[in-house]
Amino acid sequence: MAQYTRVSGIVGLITLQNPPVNALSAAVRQGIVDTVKTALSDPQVKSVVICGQNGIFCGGADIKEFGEKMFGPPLIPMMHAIEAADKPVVAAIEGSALGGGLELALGCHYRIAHSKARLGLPEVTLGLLPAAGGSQRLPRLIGVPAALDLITTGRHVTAAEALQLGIVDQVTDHNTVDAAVKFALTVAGQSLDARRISTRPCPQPSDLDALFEEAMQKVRRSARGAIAPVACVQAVRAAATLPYALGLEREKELMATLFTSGQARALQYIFFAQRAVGRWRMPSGASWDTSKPRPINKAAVIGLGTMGQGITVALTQIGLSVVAIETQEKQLMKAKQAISGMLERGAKRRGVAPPLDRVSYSQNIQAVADVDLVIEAVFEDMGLKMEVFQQLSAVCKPGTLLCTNTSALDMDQLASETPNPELVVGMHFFSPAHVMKLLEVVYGPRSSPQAVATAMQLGKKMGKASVAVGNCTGFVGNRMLKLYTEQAFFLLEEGATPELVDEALEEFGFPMGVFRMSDLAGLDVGWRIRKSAGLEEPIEASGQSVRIRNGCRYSPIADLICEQGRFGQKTGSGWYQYDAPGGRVARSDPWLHSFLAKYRARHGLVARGIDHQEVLERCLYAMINEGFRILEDGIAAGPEDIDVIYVFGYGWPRHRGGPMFYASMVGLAKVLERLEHYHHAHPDVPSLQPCSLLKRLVASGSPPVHRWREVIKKLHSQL
Ligand code: 3H9
Repeated sequence: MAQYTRVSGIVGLITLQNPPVNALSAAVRQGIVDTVKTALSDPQVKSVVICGQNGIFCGGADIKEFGEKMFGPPLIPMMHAIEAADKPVVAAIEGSALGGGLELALGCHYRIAHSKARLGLPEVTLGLLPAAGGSQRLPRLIGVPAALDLITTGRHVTAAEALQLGIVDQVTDHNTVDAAVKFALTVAGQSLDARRISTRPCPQPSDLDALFEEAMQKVRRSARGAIAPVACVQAVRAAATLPYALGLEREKELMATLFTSGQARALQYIFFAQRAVGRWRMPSGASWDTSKPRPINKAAVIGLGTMGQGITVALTQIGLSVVAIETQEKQLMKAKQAISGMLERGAKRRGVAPPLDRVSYSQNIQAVADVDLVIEAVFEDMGLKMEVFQQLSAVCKPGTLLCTNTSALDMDQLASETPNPELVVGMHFFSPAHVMKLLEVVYGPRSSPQAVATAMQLGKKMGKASVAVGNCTGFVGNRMLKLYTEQAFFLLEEGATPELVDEALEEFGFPMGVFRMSDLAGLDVGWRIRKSAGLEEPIEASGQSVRIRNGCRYSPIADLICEQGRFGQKTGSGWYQYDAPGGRVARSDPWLHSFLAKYRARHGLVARGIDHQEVLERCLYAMINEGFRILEDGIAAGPEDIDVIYVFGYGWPRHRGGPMFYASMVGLAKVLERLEHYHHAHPDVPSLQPCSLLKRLVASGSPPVHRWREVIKKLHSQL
């Protein structure tokens, strides 16, 4: 787990060996303790180099060991032994030095990094803080403001930035271990007094209190209830105000609180869930093992509205040649300008030339004849999409993958329009498509595993959390969202205001409540979908209430708002009012309140007091219940898929782990009991009726979320 050799006669070389990322498992820590001892006690050895095998220094503490009883040597004394050594110890950093990996390097006397290496203390993203002395050493090395930035955001820095900040002493383009050994030879025998970071005083910024006050306000604003960023600020404050030993005590105390918090469990669950969904598997058993993706060099995007523009940018940025098609000349010109702007800004951020010449624009669909993959992103209208798919089938070369960016329509129906339905998959991007991290890859009953593998691979290249899901109305994300929004509308009918509902959801951790979000996205989108589904038509004439559709409760409130031309921010009013069309600051709207009062009076509804707890239970449990139905139907392979979709695409607070993980934390029995309660109170809302998978999980003792797949498998095998 840590190999020891001697190189150049006098340098002891310690190589961490724990693939794939050389995480500091108990065995690796024991290996380091033993090999450091060997090197320091060998009179021939004058200096030591620590590196990692397979081009990666170290990915940090072994997250898989968290939650279990810790065995093996603890990290802090191990790092103290390295720092206290009377022979220089040099860290040779290739690949990544993250978390405990960087802390190990900070315990060394010198750090040499390869130019492609990335360094960081990302513990905060796992609900933790750098608790192997990192929160105390980094501010001593690079100063409080820079350390606060790295520790509270968890961002990774390049070797060049690490050199500039003073984290590393040298950057090399050549073999890092060779460079480190060479360096170790030159520093052998030199005094190490100034090289032991823990013995240095922490640089004191001029106004310490103001600096920490500002940092605390900043993290509280962005943390949305997450506690780790706050603890990170407190730990750095300890570094700046206390002697090292006391600061270390504070670091330990704060870590103990975080370590046992549900938030750390949720964040670590999401870390592994994100990786698990990348190993997709279709119900047929197809996966990476059985299906190789096709090479994609040239792609086309049809329809250059906001989504099409973002998709074009995302594809271009990963090096593809892209043909961007838009039939309307005015829109084409507008899109060309927008796409060029986005590519230029992106290139500027990365310090590279903008890849403008990789995009070609056309009004003619014939221009897609030689592409390997097409993504259709035209208006959300089945008739129009069917027409486009028919045209594509006639124009594209054989074997071209045909993808649709629909957010809810039946992609299998679109596949029927082509002679090769196996080449059709959904690629559901989220707006803005070049920024948002989520991609739902939707397979129909006839999509080939190779088509799915290709879309998943493309998603991975674009840096998206890509989740393979089955085909149904709204797929996973929007199918669940529909019930969340539906409950929000019902709550308005029963006495709530948009402000109350949004406040409850934002307090829970969503960046925006459902109504603020709907104003931002535009109310007309949902209205159009409801109209095409025939839901929006008032049917009082036929004797039925306008509040009933297909025998179930329906709220026409959103339709009535749209009829007033209130589409949200773009029209200057929606659920809130704005200073002008395009305004961003939502203000409470007396018109809306009076509209709600009149609406309730018209339908004989008596407003009652609704509290935050009811808002959360109604909106979230209805959505979670649908999540169980999705699992039951086999649309998502496991709870991790749903949780990744919600965290990466729908603003679900990451520190709450996604809706299904949250349900397991609340307790499935409680979720079941509350759903039964609400269904009893609202028997005309079938979505509140607890689904059988939830009941079955409760009956089998509410197993933890990682064991749900077994229950689902059993359920499916009995069907
Ligand atoms: C810490 O250090 C706490 C300390 O301050 C003090 C404690 C007292 N442990 O991401 P990939 C697995 S907290 C265990 O696909 P890449 C990962 O699950 C830690 N396993 O590869 C996956 O497994 P599988 C702070 C880990 O090349 C496989 O390795 N460190 C760990 O795209 C490949 O991972 C971090 O937060 C780990 N630490 O990216 C860094 N890391 O194949 C977390 C990875 O079974 N890691 N695995 O799915 C990363 O950010 C990325 O993995 C890394 C490589 C950039 C290193």
